[in-house]
Amino acid sequence: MSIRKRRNGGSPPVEAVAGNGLLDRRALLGRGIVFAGAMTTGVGTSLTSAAAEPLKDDPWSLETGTVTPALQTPSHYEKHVVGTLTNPNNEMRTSHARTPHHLLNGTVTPNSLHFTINHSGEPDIDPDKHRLVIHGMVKQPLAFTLEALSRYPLVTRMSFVECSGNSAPMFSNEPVQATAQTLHGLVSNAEWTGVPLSVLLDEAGIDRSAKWLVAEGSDSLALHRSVPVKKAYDDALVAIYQNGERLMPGNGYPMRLLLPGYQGNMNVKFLRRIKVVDQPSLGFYEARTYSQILPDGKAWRFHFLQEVKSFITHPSFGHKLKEPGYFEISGIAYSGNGRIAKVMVSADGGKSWAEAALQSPVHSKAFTRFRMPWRWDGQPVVLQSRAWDEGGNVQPLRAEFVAMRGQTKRAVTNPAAFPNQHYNSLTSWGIGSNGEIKHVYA
Ligand SMILES: Nc1nc2c(c(=O)[nH]1)N[C@H]1C(S)=C(S)[C@@H](COP(=O)(O)O)O[C@H]1N2
Ligand SMILES: [Mo]
Repeated sequence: MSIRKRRNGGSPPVEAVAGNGLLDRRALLGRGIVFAGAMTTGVGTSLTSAAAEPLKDDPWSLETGTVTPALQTPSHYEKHVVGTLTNPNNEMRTSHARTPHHLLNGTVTPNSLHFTINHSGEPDIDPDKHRLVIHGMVKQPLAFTLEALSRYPLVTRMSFVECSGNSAPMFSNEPVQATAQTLHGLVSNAEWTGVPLSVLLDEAGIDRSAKWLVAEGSDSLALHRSVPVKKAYDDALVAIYQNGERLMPGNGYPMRLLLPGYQGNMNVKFLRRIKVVDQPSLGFYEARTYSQILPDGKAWRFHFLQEVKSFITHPSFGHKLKEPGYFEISGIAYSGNGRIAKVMVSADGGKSWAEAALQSPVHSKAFTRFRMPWRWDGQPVVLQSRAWDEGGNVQPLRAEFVAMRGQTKRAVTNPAAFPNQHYNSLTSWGIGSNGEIKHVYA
């Protein structure tokens, strides 16, 4: 289907380009004709209903609404759109809240729904008393207040943060029947604003022979991680705003380290100290946890990068397709290596693939939404997505991934083992002829 034909108002590209009804992604670029064509030439009904009846005046149209609040919260009709907690009864241990990807769209995670992992609770930090100290192998140790940092030249960028333990349920032998929130809810994406860490290190006069930084949080656990100096000079920020407002308490208020594309755990929240050193600290979270244990029992010493990954959020487990017809398949893709270059989608469990449309702008080390027009004929299908990044890295197929990294339930039987890290293979949603969606391994 040529562009010229569509410009001339010719028939839209609604013929399938891959198995089980995947349509040409260019159908999404056209005006209404293309979309309407996709619906009327398919089986099933149209998405619109004929406006035979005049519009009624509903009660909310007949009287003045409520007074505008100073701080908005979502409509009470959206009460179900919340993070899921690992310790809903306030048990005192690591607390997680997962992002409901299957209920969101676009690329920005609202601050109230950004995932959080706090290993020793959310500290209640007074921003006027909080200090960030840079010391160690520097000419002049320095202390920064939030107010001082706010006066530095600031940088704004999009970045995802992903816990390397995200998607750990995908290491099971049998697919866990759960939503994208349960499976992949430990990744979120925000627009962060902060001071480049390189500016602060330069001001302190970093010793050029220093290779490592140890970043420490001011929570009671003093979570700390070693970061290569090279990363600090690449794109690290001390972030002080999240999607335009101050950081959320669960995401590091009043300041956090942001290391775009690196393991979530290294993005130290409540940041209070950066020590410039010549070797890594081999602290608890880098020596014991957040490293993938390989099938032969060995572990990689450092595994900083969150690799290229994607998953379909719509439709997915927890949704139901009411009837055959036109649907948009969409999801998120991201890579710690840089920009997403391409996402392929399959509706027949990987036998045939079609290229999805990428929502622009495509930011480096940030969520990219992909979309694929699809006409479901009511037969069973298996939906999958597979992403490539600009470095040529591709999401491994599941068989490849299991061969490389192993498939184990150790995290379930022995939580202390922490073996299930860095899952970046495919996610498959099986849709039955009744429209019900299951998580499957294909
Ligand atoms: N000080 C401190 N920093 C921390 C943590 C913590 O518990 N304390 N959790 C880490 C972990 S395990 C992850 S995955 C990320 C999560 O960032 P988020 O809670 O903002 O999503 O923060 C990291 N930084
Ligand atoms: Mo994490």
